[in-house]
Amino acid sequence: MVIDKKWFLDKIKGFLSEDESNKIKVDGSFIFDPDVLVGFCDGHDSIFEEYKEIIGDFHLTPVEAYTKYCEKYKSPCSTENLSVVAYILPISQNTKKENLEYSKEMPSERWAHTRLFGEQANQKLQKYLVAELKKQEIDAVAPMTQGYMFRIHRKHKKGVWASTWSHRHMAFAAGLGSFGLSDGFINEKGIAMRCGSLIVNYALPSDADKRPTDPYYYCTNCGSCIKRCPKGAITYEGRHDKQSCSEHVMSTIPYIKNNYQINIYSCGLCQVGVPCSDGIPSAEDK
Ligand code: B12
Ligand code: SF4
Ligand code: SF4
Repeated sequence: MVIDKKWFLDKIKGFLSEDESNKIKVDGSFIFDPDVLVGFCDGHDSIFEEYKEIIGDFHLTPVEAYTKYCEKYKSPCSTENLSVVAYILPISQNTKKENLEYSKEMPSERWAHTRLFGEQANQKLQKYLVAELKKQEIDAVAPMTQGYMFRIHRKHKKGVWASTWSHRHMAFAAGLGSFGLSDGFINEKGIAMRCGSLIVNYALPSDADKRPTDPYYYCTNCGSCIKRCPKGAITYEGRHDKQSCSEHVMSTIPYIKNNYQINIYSCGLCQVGVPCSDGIPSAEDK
């Protein structure tokens, strides 16, 4: 069995097309469009050390995360062939449309469901890929699904809100796109997406050659996301104010509970109705 890009694309498409977790409870349609993106990066790429400077020293390199996993399960640990696999799960067009038309302050029902049940599907997908790789006798771990290594730091030396394993930074390393002014990750399927990543003990051909040097390369600085944010959390000067954003995002909990009967926060208004919603924006969108 060859484990390559096609293998991952087929497995993810199959999962999203068949697994009940990818059906939105509102009407049974897909939460994520199965037409996904996948990228690879060598687990020893120097960018993972750079992330310790950019994000914080708590952000794990693939070698550190995989070693923690081996120690936890007392399994033999060889790290020479580690690769990172990152993927983009595009949010369905119906959900994007609804979140754009619903309100200028509160998320729509489908968007809130995507935050809660879509993230459950995303983590189930990460575990499914690990299990499918193990069937091929390839070891793998999805750090965000491992409670002993995944943490979110609300405050840390360099600022606020950063985790020990950032999926978007993995997607950047794997050449899938770049960050935007809003902090969202711009890619061929659009900024309105959720993403995931795992570490695989198998040498996969790196896509690092597709990675731009500028972390904001695909953002046109059009400023549309500035106008879409109800909290004023995005500005040209301060870029994305995570603390202000998080305050608005958390303030949606009672609204979502009362109106959609689910216990979750969400927003994402800066990811719909903007030139990067459905793909990489063109310079004319400025
Ligand atoms: C903590 C967290 C939050 C925090 C902080 C967000 C943030 N910007 O970090 C809060 C609560 C505010 C938040 C809000 C939201 N979140 Co959130 N969140 C996370 C979580 C759990 C960890 C993120 C993390 O560790 N960030 C680390 C910090 C350092 O990242 P950063 O500040 O964005 O990084 C900047 C710097 O690195 C800088 N930079 C400077 N120099 C350099 C140099 C280089 C080389 C590079 C690469 C970068 C770089 O560029 C980056 C962008 O500005 C991830 C899940 C995960 N495990 O990844 C989801 C995640 C980021 N959230 C997600 C989403 C969808 C949301 C919301 C839309 C809420 C919702 N679901 O409705 C909003 C959107 C906020 C926004 N505008 O981006 C998605 C993002 C998908 C996307 N489309 O981009 C993620 C990836 C979850 C997922 N599984 O898909 N979230
Ligand atoms: S809306 Fe415009 S400025 Fe904002 S992230 Fe997208 S391309 Fe960049
Ligand atoms: S997620 Fe909401 S509050 Fe945060 S930056 Fe985007 S629009 Fe603003």
